[in-house]
Amino acid sequence: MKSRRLIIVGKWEAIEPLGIIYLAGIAHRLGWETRVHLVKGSDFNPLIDEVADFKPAIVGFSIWTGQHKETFAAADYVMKMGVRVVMGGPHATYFTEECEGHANWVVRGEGFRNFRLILEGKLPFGTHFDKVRMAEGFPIPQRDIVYKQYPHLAESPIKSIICSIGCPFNCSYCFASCYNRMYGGFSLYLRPVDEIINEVLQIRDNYPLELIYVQDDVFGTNMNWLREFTDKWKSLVKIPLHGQIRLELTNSEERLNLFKEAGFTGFTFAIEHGNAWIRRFVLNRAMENKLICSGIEKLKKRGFAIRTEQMYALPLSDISGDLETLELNVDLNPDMMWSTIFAPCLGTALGDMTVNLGIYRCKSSDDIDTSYWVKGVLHHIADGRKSFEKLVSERAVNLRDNPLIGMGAMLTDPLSADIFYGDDLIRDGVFTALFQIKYLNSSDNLRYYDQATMLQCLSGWLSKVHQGHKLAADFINLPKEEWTWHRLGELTIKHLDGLGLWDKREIWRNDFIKSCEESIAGEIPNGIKDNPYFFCYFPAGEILAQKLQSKGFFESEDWPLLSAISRNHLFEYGLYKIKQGNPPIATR
Ligand code: B12
Ligand code: SF4
Repeated sequence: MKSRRLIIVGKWEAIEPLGIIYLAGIAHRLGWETRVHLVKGSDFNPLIDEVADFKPAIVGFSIWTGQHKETFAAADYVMKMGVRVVMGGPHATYFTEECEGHANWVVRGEGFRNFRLILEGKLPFGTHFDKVRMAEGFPIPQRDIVYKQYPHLAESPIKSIICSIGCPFNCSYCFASCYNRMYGGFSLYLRPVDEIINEVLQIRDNYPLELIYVQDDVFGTNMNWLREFTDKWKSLVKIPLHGQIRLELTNSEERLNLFKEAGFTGFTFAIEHGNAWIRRFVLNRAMENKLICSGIEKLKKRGFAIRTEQMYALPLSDISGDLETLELNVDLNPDMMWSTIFAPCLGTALGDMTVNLGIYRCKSSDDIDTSYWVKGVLHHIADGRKSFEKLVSERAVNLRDNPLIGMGAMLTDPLSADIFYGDDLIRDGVFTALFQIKYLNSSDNLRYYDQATMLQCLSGWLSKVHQGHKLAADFINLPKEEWTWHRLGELTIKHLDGLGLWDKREIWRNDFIKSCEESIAGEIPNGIKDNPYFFCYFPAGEILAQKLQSKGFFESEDWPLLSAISRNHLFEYGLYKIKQGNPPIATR
C-alpha cells in the first residue's frame, strides 16, 4: 500500500467518540494522514464524497447495531471504489459474521493492537480477534483530529474520558456479559492513573473544559485504584467530574468519601423499572427498592446531583408497570429522571427472551431503530407481568435462578400463545402448557407505545411534580386527540388543587410570571401562560419557557421536541450545573 491515508468513520453524537480518538492516535503515530468522519443520521453521502476527494487507502468503520445496514451499504460502495475497508466496534464484536462480507478485515472485540498491525501491513485480510485484551494498553489519543473537524465537540465544556473497560454485572439487555464470555470471564482493565491524568491535562490546557464525564460502565469499583486516582486528580487536575455507577457501590462510605474528595459533582445510574420483580427476572438486576432508596439518600446527603435511567415499554411491563417506574422516581426526586423506550438487542439475554416469548418476532436486528426515543417493535402481552409473576417466582430455586429464561411461547394464533417451560412442552406425549397469554392487538399495542412515548416525553418534569405519577395517569388515559399542551395545563391545575396545593400554586404562578416579565420583553406568550406549572418545577424555568417558545413548541406541540429541550435544559442547569439559574420555584 503506497498511500498512507486513512478515514475512520463513526456516528455523529453530542459526545466525542472515544474509541475513534484512540484509533486515530495509533494511525497518527504510524505516520498515516488521518481523517475522522462522523455520520449524521444515516446520511453516508458526505462520506462517499470525502472518500472520492481524499482518496484514502483504508476506510475504518466503527460499526454499531442499529446503524449496521446503512454502514454495510456504505462499506460495499467504498470497496467498489477500490478502497480497503476495516470494520470494528460493537456490531463487529457481537455480530462478526454479518460484517464479514462487507469488509476486508473485521476486528472483533478489543481492537487497538490489531488495528496497528493492519496499518503496518502485518495482518492478512479476514476476521481477527486478539485474545490478549489490551495487550498494548491504551494508545495516546488524538483528540485534535476529531475536535478540529467537529468544533461542537471541541467547544463543549464537557469532555469524556474512559478509565476502565469491563463490567462484572449481567444485566439481561446489555452486551457486557457477551463481552466477558468472549474473553473467558470478567476481568477489569484499569488504565494507569498517570496516563489518564496526562490525557486530561492535555484537554484542560487546549480546550474549554468545565466538567469531565467518565464513560466507564461502572466507575470506582477498585478501591486501591480509586485512592490513587483521587489523590492525583484533586492535586493535579481539579476539574469536576460526573460518573456512572451502580447503586451497590454506595454501600461503602469510604468510596463515597473518595468520590467527593476527587471532585465528583454527580452520578448517573440505572434503576430501569419501578417493579422489583421486573428488575430481578426480566432485567437480571436484582436490586431491592431499599438499596435504591438508601443509595440515593447517601448520594444526596453528600450533595451529588443524580440522574436515574429507566426504560419504558419493557417486555412484560405495561402502562401501569411504567407508571410504577415513574412513581418510584417521584419518591426519589432525582435531579434528572432520564427515560427511553426499550429496543431489544438480539444476542443479549433479554433480546433472546423476547423472541422466545413471542414478544419480538424478528429474526435479525435489522428492524431496530437505535433512536430510543421512538416507538418500539414489540408485541406486548395484554396483562404485562401478571400471568408470569407468581409461577416464575415460585420456580426460582435460588437468588440467581431465572426460570423466565427457560420459558417459551407457542403461538396458537397471532394474538395468543401457550407458555411452556423447557422440557415440559411434551410430557408423556401430551402437550403441557403452563398457561396461556394474550398479546395486545395492534391498536392496543400502538396505544401502549403512544402512552409510553408520552410518558417518556414528560417524565423529566413529572418526576418532579407532587404525585406526578397520578397526573401522568390522568393525562395519558385521555384519548390521544386530547393530548394537548392546553389540556395538560388544565389537568395540572386540577391535580395540584386536588392535593390541596391551591394557595401554593398561586404563589408559584405569580413568582414565575414575575421572573418571566423580568426576562421576556413584551407580552408573555399564551403557551407559557397555559401551563406555568410545567416551568415552576425546573431550575431556571423562565429560560426553559423561552427556549420552548423560540423553537416553536407552543405552535407545533411536538412532544419529542419538548422532551429534548427540557432534557438538555436539565443537563445544563440541574445535573452538570454548567449554567447557573434560579432554583425551581415549586419544591416538595
Ligand atoms: C459512551 C457510550 C455511548 C455514548 C456514545 C458516545 C460516542 N460518541 O461514541 C452514547 C451515550 C451516545 C451511547 C448511546 C447508545 N449506546 Co452506548 N455505549 C457507550 C459505552 C459506555 C462506551 C463506548 C466507548 O467509548 N468505549 C471505549 C472505547 C475505547 O471502546 P470502543 O468504542 O468499543 O472501541 C474499541 C473496540 O470496539 C474497537 N473498535 C471500535 N471501533 C473500531 C473501528 C475499527 C476500524 C477497529 C479496527 C476497531 C474498532 O477498538 C476499540 C479498542 O478496543 C459502551 C459500553 C462500553 N463499555 O464500551 C456502550 C455501547 C457501545 N452502547 C450501546 C448501546 C446499545 C447504545 C444505545 C443503542 C443505547 C441503548 N438503547 O442502550 C445508544 C445508541 C444511540 C444511537 N443514537 O445510536 C452498546 C452497543 C451494542 C451494539 N451491539 O451496538 C454498548 C456496547 C453497551 C452495551 N454493553 O450493550 N453510548
Ligand atoms: S451495569 Fe451497565 S454495563 Fe454492566 S451489565 Fe448492567 S447495563 Fe451493562
